[in-house]
Amino acid sequence: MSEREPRRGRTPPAFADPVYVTRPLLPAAEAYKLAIEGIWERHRLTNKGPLHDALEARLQAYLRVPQVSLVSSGTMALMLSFRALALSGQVITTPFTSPATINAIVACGLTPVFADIDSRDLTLDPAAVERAISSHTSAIVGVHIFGMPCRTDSLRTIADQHGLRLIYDGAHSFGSEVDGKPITRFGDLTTLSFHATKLFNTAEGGAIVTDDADLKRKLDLWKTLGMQDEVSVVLPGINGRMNELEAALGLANLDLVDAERDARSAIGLIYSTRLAGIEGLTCFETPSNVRRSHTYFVVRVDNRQQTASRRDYLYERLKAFNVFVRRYFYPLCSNFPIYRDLPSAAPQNLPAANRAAKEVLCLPFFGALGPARAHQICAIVRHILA
Ligand code: T4K
Repeated sequence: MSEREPRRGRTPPAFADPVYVTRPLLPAAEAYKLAIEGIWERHRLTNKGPLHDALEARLQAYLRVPQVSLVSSGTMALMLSFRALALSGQVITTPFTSPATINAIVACGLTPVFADIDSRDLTLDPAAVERAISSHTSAIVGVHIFGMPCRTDSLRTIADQHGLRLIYDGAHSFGSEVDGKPITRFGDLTTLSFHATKLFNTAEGGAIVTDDADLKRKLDLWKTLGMQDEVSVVLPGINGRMNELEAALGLANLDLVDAERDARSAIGLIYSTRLAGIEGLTCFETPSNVRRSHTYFVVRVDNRQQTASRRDYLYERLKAFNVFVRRYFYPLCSNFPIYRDLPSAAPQNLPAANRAAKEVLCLPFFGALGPARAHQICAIVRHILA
C-alpha cells in the first residue's frame, strides 16, 4: 500500500469504540427469554420441535413462498440441495462469492466450473455460463450477490435448453423481490443463510425455499439422516437440523426485521447521498424494480488510475478511525490455492470477477449504527480519499 499525502481540512474524529461491518439483530433479552420459556416445559431441544415448525410456517408467510425447510446453516442449505437434486459432475458458478458456495460444491464431490460475472451487477454473466457448459455439467449455481438478483430469465432459458438444474444461493437476499415477486421463487430452489451477520439471523441457521412440495419432503429427509421412522433409513442423509434455541431467536427476530430493514434503508440513503461525487468511488445501486434486502452496503473504489490499490488504502486507513470494513469477496475464490489450478480459474477467464474482488468494499451497515455515525463514516471516507 502506498502512503499518501496528509489530507487538507479538518480530520474527522475517530470513533471511541470499534464500528464493525455489521452487528447482529437481537431481540431484547426479555423477549428472547419469553420465546424460549416453553422449551423448559417441553424438554424438546431439537429434531423438528414446535418452534422449528412455527418458524417454518411464519417464514413461509413472510417470504410469500409455498415451501420452506429450515436447516443449520447456509452452507448446509447448499449441500443438502445438491444432494437432494442428485447433482453430478460439474457445476457452473461464480467465483465472486463466499467460499461457502464453492466449498459446498466440492464437499458434495462435485467440480466447480467458474464463469465470469457481469461487472454491472456482479452476478453470473449468462454468456459466460453458456460457454462453460460441457457434457459433464449438471447444474448452474447463481448467487444473488449482496442481494442483487441474478439474470433469472436468461439463466432459466440456458438451464432449460441444456437440461440443467438451476439453484440460487440467496444467502444475501432475505426478503428481496423482483417486480414484486419474491426472489426465492426463481430456479429449482433458493438457499438462505440466517448467520449472525445476515439481515435476519438465528445465530447460525439457514433455509431452503422451493415451490416443489416433493422436493421439500426429500430435503426434510436429507436433513434428518434420511430416517423415515425409527427403523428405516431411505437415503444417505446428514444432520442439517435447526434446533429450538435458534428457532426461538428467529421467531423473536422476525418481529424486528421490518424495522431493521427501514433503519438500514435510511442509513443507505445517507451513504449514497453523502458519498456521491467522491472521485473513483461509486455506490452499488439496485435497479428500481428490485426491493433490496439491505444485507450489505457496497461501494466500489476504482483502482485503474493508481499503481497501488485505493480500495485497500481506504480499508487500512479506516482502521485508524476505529472503522472495520470488509473486502467481500477478496481474495476471489478462484485464486485460493485450493482452487486456482482448476482450468476455469485462470484470471484471463474471469476478468470482471478479478476486478470486482479488488474494488469492492462493504461499509458498516446495521440499524443500530444510526444516522449520526453514518454521517461520520461518510466524513471519514471523504477525508481519506480527498
Ligand atoms: N453463500 C454466501 C454467498 C455467503 O456469503 C455465505 C456466508 C454462505 C453462502 C454460507 O452461509 P453460512 O453457512 O455462514 O450460514 C461472514 C459469515 O460467517 C458468513 O455467514 C457470510 N457468508 C460471510 C460473507 O461473512 P466473516 O468472516 O465476515 O464473519 P466475521 O466473524 O468476521 O463477522 C464480520 C463482523 O460482524 C465482525 O467483524 C463483527 C460482526 N459480528 C460477527 C459475528 C459473527 C458481530 O458483531 N457478532 C457476531 O456474532 O463471515
